[in-house]
Amino acid sequence: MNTLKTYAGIPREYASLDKSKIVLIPVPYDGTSTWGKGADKGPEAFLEASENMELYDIETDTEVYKQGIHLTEAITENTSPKAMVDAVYAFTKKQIKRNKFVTLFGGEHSISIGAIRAFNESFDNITVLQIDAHADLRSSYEGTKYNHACAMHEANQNTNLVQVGIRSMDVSEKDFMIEENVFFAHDMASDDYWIDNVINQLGDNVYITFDLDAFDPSILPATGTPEPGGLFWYETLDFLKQVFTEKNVIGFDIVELCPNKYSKASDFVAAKLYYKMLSYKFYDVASEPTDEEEGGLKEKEGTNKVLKFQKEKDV
Ligand SMILES: [Mn+2]
Repeated sequence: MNTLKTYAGIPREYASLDKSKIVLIPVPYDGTSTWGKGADKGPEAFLEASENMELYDIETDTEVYKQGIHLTEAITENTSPKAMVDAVYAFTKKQIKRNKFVTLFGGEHSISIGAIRAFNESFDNITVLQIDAHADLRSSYEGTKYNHACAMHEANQNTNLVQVGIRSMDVSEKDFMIEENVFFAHDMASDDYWIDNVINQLGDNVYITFDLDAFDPSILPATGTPEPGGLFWYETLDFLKQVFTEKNVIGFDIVELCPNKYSKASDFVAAKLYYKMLSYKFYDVASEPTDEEEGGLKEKEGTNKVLKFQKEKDV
């Protein structure tokens, strides 16, 4: 990956680590996927689509990139699933400590294990909001607990895990499920209040892990294990908007883009989803007109409200 490029080709003044509120970590890892290979190509396709996307968001009337988005070097550790998870954990934690709003783009879903571990150590009482077609609760699969089929097992034990859009699982995973925290796709299809019901299960500090196969394959076919009956675009945005408005979203990842050379539409869905999530997160600050008038980015205040490290410093 070309380290000289910036996210979406934004001007350098909005891309330096120092001045950026947002950090984007690409993790092009595809070590354990079982069917469609190619999630390692996800970050590149996502970044390419991002470069060809408008950076003004009509809905929020903001240009969130002006908050600063720093694209880090990709995490390429792939000697073993565990080594990859450890590398993601260490690097994510480092960025959180810098008080950045940390985002990751995969890669297959196992990259989330290290990220969630870092967030869980850095914030109090986190909820992991998993938007996904698959339960991913197996304790181990094909000889490792860091397989993508196990991506949520650790989060289920150590955090408040809320699963949304689920429509594929093994019967053994039922043992691990917390019934009131699981929103099956077939129930959501006939429940006008599923968004409110999900929000009710979330704590204040929410980390979102968005597996792109949660989307219906008709709008996002380019993923490793597509499943019919998924989420559509506007209901997803309505849902996310509500989560970002009502909760303190502390970070997020987007995973499992498996680019298809015949159709680039999925890459653009992923690119737009990422930008929408940032636009919702920074809506309050990004809609203030002052930044540019004052000649560039202002001194950055803390991005997240309840970082443990800040509290330790206060003591
Ligand atoms: Mn999945």
